[in-house]
Amino acid sequence: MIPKELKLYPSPQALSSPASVQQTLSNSSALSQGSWFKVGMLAEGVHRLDYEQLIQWQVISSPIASSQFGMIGNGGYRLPEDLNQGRPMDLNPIPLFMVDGGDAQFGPGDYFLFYTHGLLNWVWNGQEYVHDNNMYSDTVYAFLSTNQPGPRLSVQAMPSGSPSYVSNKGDFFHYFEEEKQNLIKSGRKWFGDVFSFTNSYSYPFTLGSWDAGDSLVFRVATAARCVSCSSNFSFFANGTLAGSASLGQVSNNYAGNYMTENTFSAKVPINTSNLTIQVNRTEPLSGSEDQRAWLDFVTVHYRPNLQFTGQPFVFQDYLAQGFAEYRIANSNLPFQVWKVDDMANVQVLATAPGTSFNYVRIPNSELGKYAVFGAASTLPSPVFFGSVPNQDLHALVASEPVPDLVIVTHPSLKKAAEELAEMRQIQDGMTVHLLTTTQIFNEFSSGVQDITALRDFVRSYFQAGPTFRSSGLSLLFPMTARASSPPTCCP
Ligand SMILES: [Ca+2]
Ligand SMILES: [Ca+2]
Repeated sequence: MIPKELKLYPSPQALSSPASVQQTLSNSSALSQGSWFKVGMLAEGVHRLDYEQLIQWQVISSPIASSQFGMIGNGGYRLPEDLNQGRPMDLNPIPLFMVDGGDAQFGPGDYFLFYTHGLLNWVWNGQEYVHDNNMYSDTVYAFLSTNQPGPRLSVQAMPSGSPSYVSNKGDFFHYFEEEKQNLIKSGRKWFGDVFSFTNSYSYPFTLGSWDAGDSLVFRVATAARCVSCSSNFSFFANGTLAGSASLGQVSNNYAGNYMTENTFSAKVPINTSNLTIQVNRTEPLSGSEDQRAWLDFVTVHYRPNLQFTGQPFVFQDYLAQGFAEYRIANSNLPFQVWKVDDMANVQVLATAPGTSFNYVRIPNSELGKYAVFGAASTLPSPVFFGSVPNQDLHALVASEPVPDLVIVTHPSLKKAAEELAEMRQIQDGMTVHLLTTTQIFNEFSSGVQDITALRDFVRSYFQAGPTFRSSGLSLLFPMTARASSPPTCCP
């Protein structure tokens, strides 16, 4: 099978680096040498890898020097589609917290800890938290090496001076989003519950420890298709009306908008640990496709008291300023606090006991994010995804001769793509670069399937040298693979 050919001729101007972002692609990939293994994590947080696990995976066969381990990866946040926003130029080192008994040998009973971001990113926009979910993947990846040493973490000293900001609260989130309906088969935007024969849905959440006077912010995103009518929603928090929204009409014109979207947001007081958000639509029940609505997501941002009860958690704090102290209540359970907003520069904070809490202090606390955890046995272990052959697309894009044709294929279609590449090379005398999506994701999106990585990879040809800009570019994507299995062939 020869994949259908799609030729794109992007304008060099459109793909060149905008002046506002001065980012230089690294000359070679961190994956270009050494032996690497891919591991996957399902959520953000501190993870544990122990000796016995690495033996079982056959990553090592006997004790080795602890200093030999290295890990790289950028977490699971979606790459920015906007070229004006910066992005990792290569896989960054992930620092490891080594627990090897102090003998510098990684043997039975030893383990190390590391932190990665998840797929869900909560961003404070100056007014409220908005989330960005990496809809292309359900797993975050990192690459582990046994012969490419990387940085280590150690507990920092308690900073001197007195804090100007003291808090026993932090930002926590709830998130409900189901990706069940794709309205115009655009692939990108998905919705959950349908308002047609049902006009009311309830979404329950648990809030944890709260004080009198505390409040929460909930956001509900909906979409409605109402031809020559408007769609009206009411939003309730624990039975109390918090507000309403009216979504305007759409026309039946095939070129018009299919639907109207709205994101409702409200701040309401907390008076119980159980929260139910109810979303009601006021239109008559109807099976008509021209009069229905959908839920996109519900999010809740609240600030409970910081409390360690044995289970790991992560918190943020949009109120933090300058030299901060966080007080975390505990029941004599020891815990560690890591500052984790910058994955490549994680800090292990010193903790000290207070009267009914332990505290940490941070000199520059703005928009900080913290992972709190106790016994290593409570931390999740990654999943093993096998060894990764060395690859260096960063060097390839800068190499001579400049290719006439770049073919990007899913690994399952590689054989057909190779036939095509060979034909182009022999019959047309073309220089061809043939890459798999897996290779590109490994180097450009930390192993996570993210369509922006494919665009960024192609863009890197233009970033690599001016010679390429004048030569034009043919791209070939296996479009036929989209409708067949495996369904995730193309993101
Ligand atoms: Ca040891
Ligand atoms: Ca959605």
